[in-house]
Amino acid sequence: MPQQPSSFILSMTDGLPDRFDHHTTRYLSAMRGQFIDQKAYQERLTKEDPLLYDVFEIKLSEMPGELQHGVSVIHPGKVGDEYFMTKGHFHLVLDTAEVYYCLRGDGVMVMETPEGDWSVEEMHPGTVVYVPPRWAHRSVNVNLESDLVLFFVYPSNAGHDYGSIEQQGFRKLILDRDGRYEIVDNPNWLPPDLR
Ligand code: S6P
Ligand code: ZN
Repeated sequence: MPQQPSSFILSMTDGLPDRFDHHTTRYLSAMRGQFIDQKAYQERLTKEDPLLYDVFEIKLSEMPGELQHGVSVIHPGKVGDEYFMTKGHFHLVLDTAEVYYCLRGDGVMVMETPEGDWSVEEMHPGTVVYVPPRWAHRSVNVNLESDLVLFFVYPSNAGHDYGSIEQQGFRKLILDRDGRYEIVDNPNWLPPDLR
C-alpha cells in the first residue's frame, strides 16, 4: 500500500527523531571480522560488548518510488586504532543511491565501487554526502568525545548486501594517529581479480 504523507521532528539539540517504528542496535559482538586488529577486538569482547551504533527508521513499504529514511547514531570509541563504524554495505539493487546529512559530531563516509574505486568524505554538522549508485558505504565516527548523528534517505526497494563488502573488505581503513584520523590501505583488501 502506498504511504500516507507524514512528518517527524529531528531534535535540534541531539539530532534524534521524536518518533520511529524501527530501532536497530549493533553491538561489538556483531562486528566480528570487521576491525583490522583482531586481537584488540577479542580482548575487548572478553571484557564487554559495547553498543557501536543505533539506527532509527520510519517503517515504509518497499515499493519502488518510496524513500526510506531515518537516523543512524555511531557512538564514540575505538577497537585498537580503528574508530567505531558501521558494518557497511552495497545496496542489493546496486543502481540505487543514498543521501546523508550530518546533524551532529564528526565523521567520514568511506565509499567504494565493485571495481575498487574509493572515496572518503568528511562529515561535520551540516555536511550532505551523496552516495552514488553502485558505491558501498560505511560511516565512521572520528570524534572520540561525541556521537556521530546522520540523517539518511534511500530508495525503499534498495535492500542491503553486507556479504560482498565483508568478503572483500573496504580498501581503506580509518585509523587514529595521535588524535587525528588517517586513511590507510587495508592489507586484507581483496582486489577485483582475486575475488
Ligand atoms: C541504509 C543506510 C543506513 C545504514 C546504517 C547502518 O541503506 O545506509 O541506514 O543501514 O547507517 O549501517 P549498516 O552498514 O550496518 O547497515
Ligand atoms: Zn545504504
